[in-house]
Amino acid sequence: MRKNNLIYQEILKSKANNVKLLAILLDPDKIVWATLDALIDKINQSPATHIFVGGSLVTSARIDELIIRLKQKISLPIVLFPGNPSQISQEADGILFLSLLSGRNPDYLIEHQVKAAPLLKKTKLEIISTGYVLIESGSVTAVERVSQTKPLPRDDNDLTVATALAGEMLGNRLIYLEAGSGAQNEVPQEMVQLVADNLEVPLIVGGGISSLSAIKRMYDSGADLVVIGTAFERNSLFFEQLPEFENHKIL
Ligand code: 1GP
Repeated sequence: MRKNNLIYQEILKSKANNVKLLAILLDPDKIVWATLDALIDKINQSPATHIFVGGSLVTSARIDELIIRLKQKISLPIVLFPGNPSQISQEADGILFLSLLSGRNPDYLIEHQVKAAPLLKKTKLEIISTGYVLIESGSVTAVERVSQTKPLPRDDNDLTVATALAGEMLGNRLIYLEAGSGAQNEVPQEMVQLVADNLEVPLIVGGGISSLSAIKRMYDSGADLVVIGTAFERNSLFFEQLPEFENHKIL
């Protein structure tokens, strides 16, 4: 029996109570296995509420192993954030079932999803349909390269709002505004605000967010969940250096 929408229900509840959420994104290719236990300790000391696992182009065959190791010591929900169907692991709790709505490459709009559906049907993963919207961020990001799609212009709020709304109307239960991993510039604050104001479903924002003030800007603009990948990957002390995160005050 598939898990009962627990992850999504918690996200909805948090949104309703204005409790902000934070996901740490782990790319299996970038894990330093010798220091994984120390990384897990840092995650447990951080204000993270979710772990996302995935990347545009994961070549590591060790996704299962990574999630098993994480689950031994971390009680947060582990959600796949896959770049393609090869990144499905039934060890996780859920999966963002993504459709790259900003692009016009059918592989990332529906083809990968058709391939993944029968595999997912055999798992107990909680499947959370997510409209994924890539925004220009100053340079070409891995998502753009791998998906061979163009991001939406960072000054076109109308197009971004229309894309996010279409995603919601198509039945996506989350919208993810993405600048791309390691992005030079995060998604503009005004754009986050306009999208958040127009959506009913929860809004995830990620890409290039690397400071406490940037995280706060996103929350203040209406992001329900912020994703931190590169900043924590580059510096496992990232959250400790942000004093206001102590005791999870931001949440
Ligand atoms: C990438 O939104 C995530 O898909 C996180 O981005 O690595 O820049 O934090 P960063």
